[in-house]
Amino acid sequence: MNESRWRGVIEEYRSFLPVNSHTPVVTLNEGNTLLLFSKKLSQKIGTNAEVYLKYEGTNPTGSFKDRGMTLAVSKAKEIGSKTIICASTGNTSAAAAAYGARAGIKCVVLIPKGAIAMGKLAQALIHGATVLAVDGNFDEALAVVREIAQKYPMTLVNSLNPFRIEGQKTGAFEICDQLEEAPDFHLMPVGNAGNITAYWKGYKEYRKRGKIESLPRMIGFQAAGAAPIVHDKPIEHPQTIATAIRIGNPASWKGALAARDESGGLIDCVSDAEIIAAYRLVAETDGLFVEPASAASIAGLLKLARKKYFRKNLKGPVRIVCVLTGHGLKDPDRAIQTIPKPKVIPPKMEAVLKAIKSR
Ligand code: AN7
Repeated sequence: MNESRWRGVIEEYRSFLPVNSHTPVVTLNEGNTLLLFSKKLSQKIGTNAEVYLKYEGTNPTGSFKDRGMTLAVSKAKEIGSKTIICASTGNTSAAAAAYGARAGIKCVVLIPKGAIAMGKLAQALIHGATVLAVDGNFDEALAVVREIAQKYPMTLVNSLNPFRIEGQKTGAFEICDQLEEAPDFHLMPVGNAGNITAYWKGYKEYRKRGKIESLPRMIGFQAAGAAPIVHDKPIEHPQTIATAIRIGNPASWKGALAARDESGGLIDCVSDAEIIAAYRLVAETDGLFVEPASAASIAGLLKLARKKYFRKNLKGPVRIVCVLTGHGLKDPDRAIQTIPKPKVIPPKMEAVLKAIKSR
């Protein structure tokens, strides 16, 4: 076996993680995702800006959730847990189902009925999880699984499980390794707020160990119809086309505030229209197909650029990382609803040429 190949985030960052020689590592060799320089977005933001896209869609289940799930499931297996359980807007359940399958642990997932993307539902089903559609939203489903995990021997693998955050922080390590320093600004979508909490923890630990000298400003974006942190109050009926972040009462609310305030960053919101515009832009100009929630990072980048936010902070070249949390193939319906359907033509050369011209 080639020893230089990537072994997944637990082995690659073992000294930063709560594992020991007895921990059975359950991995799909997650992590090592692309950090792509975007020339077009950099030019759009202005002089001296360098925009990088951390594309988490290249994780094995197609989202950032694999980083935390490898550790949560490994630790569940270590204590002999027979069942893992979570509530999910889709990506957590896809990851839990896949890692559960690999570990040989039963997986139960609760999803808000009719409100998760098709690809994510398909993943949970095909990996053999017990999938229950709750007649309610994500926040209600999370309340139920919390109660069950307190009373019954099932391991909760939502980001309330601290091992999820521990594994997830490896995203920050990778960005620093790839850039050879921390970025100046770190932009990401915020839903349940586990990811922003984890990234901030990761950056701080990397600095403590002398791997980086500075820390980024942490900047999070919620969807306008699901922006409890921005409005400073829970939203009872959150609404957004970005179903992944349709969350009205984030579990890691405090972690998000700490990341924002300790780093001198901010948490803002973007409208569904801005999300869709950014979703199309990054696909059309950078060749990256992301899911709508992920496009909130790009929508936010453009919003702040319009307000000259980055310019104001400009002392030298400004390095901005936008995390693109999930793959666009998770939610094919959204792409098809957004772009006009293909024109139907007869199988004739003339018809093709005519159709191309009229475009
Ligand atoms: C693509 O899967 O909450 O702020 O249950 O799937 O850490 O919640 C997903 C969240 C961003 C927000 N982007 O991250 C779930 C779930 C995508 C996501 C978020 C999610 P957090």
